[in-house]
Amino acid sequence: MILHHYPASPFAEKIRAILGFKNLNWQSVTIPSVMPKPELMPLTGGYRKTPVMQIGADVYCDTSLICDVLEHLAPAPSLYNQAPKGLVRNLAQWADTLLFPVAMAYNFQPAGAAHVMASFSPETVKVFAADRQAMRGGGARMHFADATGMYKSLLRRMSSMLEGQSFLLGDKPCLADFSVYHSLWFTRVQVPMLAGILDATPLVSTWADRMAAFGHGQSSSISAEEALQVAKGTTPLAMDGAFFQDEHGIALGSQVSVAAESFGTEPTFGELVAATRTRYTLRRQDERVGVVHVHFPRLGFVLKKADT
Ligand SMILES: N[C@@H](CCC(=O)N[C@@H](CS)C(=O)NCC(=O)O)C(=O)O
Repeated sequence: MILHHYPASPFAEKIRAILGFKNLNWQSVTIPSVMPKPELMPLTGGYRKTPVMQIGADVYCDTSLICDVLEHLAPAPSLYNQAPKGLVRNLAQWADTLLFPVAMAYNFQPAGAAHVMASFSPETVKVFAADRQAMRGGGARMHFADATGMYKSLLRRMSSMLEGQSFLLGDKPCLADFSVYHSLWFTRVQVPMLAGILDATPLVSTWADRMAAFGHGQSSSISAEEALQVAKGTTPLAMDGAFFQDEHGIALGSQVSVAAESFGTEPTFGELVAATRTRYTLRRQDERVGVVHVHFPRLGFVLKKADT
């Protein structure tokens, strides 16, 4: 299991914390936080977001899919506690898509941004700002005053969920806890001067301490080049016999593109080799990695026939 990530990435922290919860061994490749990502592109073929998980010549994009893969490979302890699976998944998705942008707009208010970028050169600050604006399709980040009020409301809701129980949906953690945790982790760890916002909700702070205690499992660093060699020396998992759910009138074997529907929409092109109920798989070839399978969840991604 190779995680392509960088230390300050909240979505990567979601996966690192799950690797800790499941007490797994993994290999770590540090990738740039902005484009270009020349050592990642041979694996993903265009997808640029963080993190990406690689197992041999199989490449998994988006943390919702990475979580499914980790749950399949290491079912105990489970990411699904006693709560209904649909509730867990919907709460996780709410955290990843609504809590995250609110928390990040709060975290990147001027004092937070100055702290995060304290070690950046003026040129790097410009590159980072332009990269993220391009990812947002040119749109501005939410104003931090609006974000502050929203973040406080969301923290109060979480606090109410934690009354009488240790985790959001019961006495054991579930996927939703990890999805909520990564945004709060950024506030607590990356912009600690702004972490006072949690003081009004002590139940949330003690829950976050509990989440932090899971750690990150056992990791060892490898170079990006070594990760590419791993892919080159491996054959992707066979997809024969995978259930095919066709919603687009696009046959298996077609040349297609898959892209996130918003924020960082760089497409990956390849041959559609599977479209199951929950994910797409594209087969692609690159001289640095040979044949790889790149996997995406259906939720949040757009499949199109490639122009011929
Ligand atoms: N839906 C994606 C979101 C990933 C995401 O937005 N990650 C941020 C970092 S936390 C990102 O990609 N930033 C730009 C980059 O790293 O290039 C997932 O669950 O993996």
